[in-house]
Amino acid sequence: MLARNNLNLGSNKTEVKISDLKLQWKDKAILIVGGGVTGLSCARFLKKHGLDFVIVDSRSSVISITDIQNKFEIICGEFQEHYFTNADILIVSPGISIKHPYIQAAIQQKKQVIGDVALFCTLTDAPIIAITGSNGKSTVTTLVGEILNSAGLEARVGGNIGVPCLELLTDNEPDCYVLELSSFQLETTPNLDAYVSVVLNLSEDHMDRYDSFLDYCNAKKKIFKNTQNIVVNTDDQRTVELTESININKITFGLENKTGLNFYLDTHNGVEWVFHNGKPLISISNIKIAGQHNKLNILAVLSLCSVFDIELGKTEKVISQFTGLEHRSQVISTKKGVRWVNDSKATNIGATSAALKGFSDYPLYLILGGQSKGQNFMELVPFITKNIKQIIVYGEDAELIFNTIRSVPELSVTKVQTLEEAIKFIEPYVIRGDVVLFSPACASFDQFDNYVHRGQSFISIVQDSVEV
Ligand code: UMA
Ligand code: ADP
Repeated sequence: MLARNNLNLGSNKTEVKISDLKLQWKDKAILIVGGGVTGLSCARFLKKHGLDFVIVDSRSSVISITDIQNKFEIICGEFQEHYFTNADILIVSPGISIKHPYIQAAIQQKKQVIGDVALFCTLTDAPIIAITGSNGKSTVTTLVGEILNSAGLEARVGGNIGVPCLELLTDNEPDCYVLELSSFQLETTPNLDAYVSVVLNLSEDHMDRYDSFLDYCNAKKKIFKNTQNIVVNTDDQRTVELTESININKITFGLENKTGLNFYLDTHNGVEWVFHNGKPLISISNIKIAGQHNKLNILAVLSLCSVFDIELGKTEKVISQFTGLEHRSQVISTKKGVRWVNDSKATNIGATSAALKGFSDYPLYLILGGQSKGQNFMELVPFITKNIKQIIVYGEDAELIFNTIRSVPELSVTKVQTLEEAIKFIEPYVIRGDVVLFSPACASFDQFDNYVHRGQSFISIVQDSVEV
């Protein structure tokens, strides 16, 4: 267990490491690949420390980005080879595949090809809590951060959750970093060396970027390289398999078979509690976030926090106040006794399956659609149970999804173009007691900027068009 006196309280090792980096990189040609949130965080960091760089982005229009202190010119348009051949170091954004031929050529030539997380890791010695998985990352990352901070540690939270890691760096190290990491970020981070790490669960996602599911799982597995402790979800056989060959301290959690687990649920005084090594810790009645998947998320959170020297019993207050993040299975309207649920963050089948399990006792309309990212929608079929009155599919891959799921006997499936049409289609049919679940199982980029924009659109269409 990591005690407080072993933490990096107030050290300035980062300053020393930045000086070393500046010496190593001062004569190098640095190429930032991708001018999004990540690329700009790298640009701000390099500029602050007097290092030159070029940013390329395959967007078509030429743009210049100005933030409060900086103006960055970004070379836009189809990537040109000479920028890559001229570079000594490539910092690649997560949205750009390292399978790109110019990036592959740089790797062959033994050039340094890294992501922002790898750069960040060279600059800190503070313990890293690393969280990945197909679903639940943001929920778990947020709660771990809140619990550690409320226990008096300084835990900085970032990564795929939205705040690029480099933005977390200051002259003083915090006690620890809590990082949400995507498979894309893990591909370009050979030096994570986390203090504790977890793959929460594994189900198909980003299959448009990986050759196979195994390829995707192997990207996730990189989180365990040189980690000191592993948290394992024993309900998910695929994550168990990933960790089987690794012989280090393991903290286990699960709902299914409690035997030998560190964190699990059991009955205490007639009600369900979270147990830790045989002792009741927190009553489930105090947990506000609904669904079996969120019970697993809470167990994962406690498992991760257990490697720190904090009183786990005292986590109850933070957990009981947590009502969930926006756009994750949130009831946004109960007009006329119909529950409209915004689960826009469900960008894959695993997340939509969890939502369907949570609502399996309710008469339900399901809205699905967007970009299907190469997923096989047959995987959703076992979760399409008798309570579903109708499924409405919309968006770029509506036809593909429609053709897959309409084979389900006695299921009514309708295809429309847009989310608004889907809502308007359902509206005349819904009656008191029904649930309308918007859990798209797809990426949003065909019709929206991102899942937040998509969720906000759902909320405003429902508020504007559904009669009270
Ligand atoms: N770009 C190209 N060529 C390409 C693809 C993208 O030039 O082939 C450019 C785009 O034009 C854009 C830039 O790259 O200007 C975008 O970079 P990016 O896609 O790497 O995204 P960022 O804005 O840097 O945001 C990334 C993560 N995005 C992705 O991984 C796709 C954000 O996660 C993350 O919050 C942010 O870094 C900070 O760490 C988002 C995400 O969707 C939320 N993640 C995926 C997920 O959760 O499923 C992995
Ligand atoms: P991520 O950051 O991995 O996308 P989030 O916590 O943002 O995870 O949740 C994304 C979606 O996945 C939401 O629809 C949410 O309801 C669902 N979800 C959350 N936790 C789990 C889990 N453990 N298993 C399956 N689905 C989950």
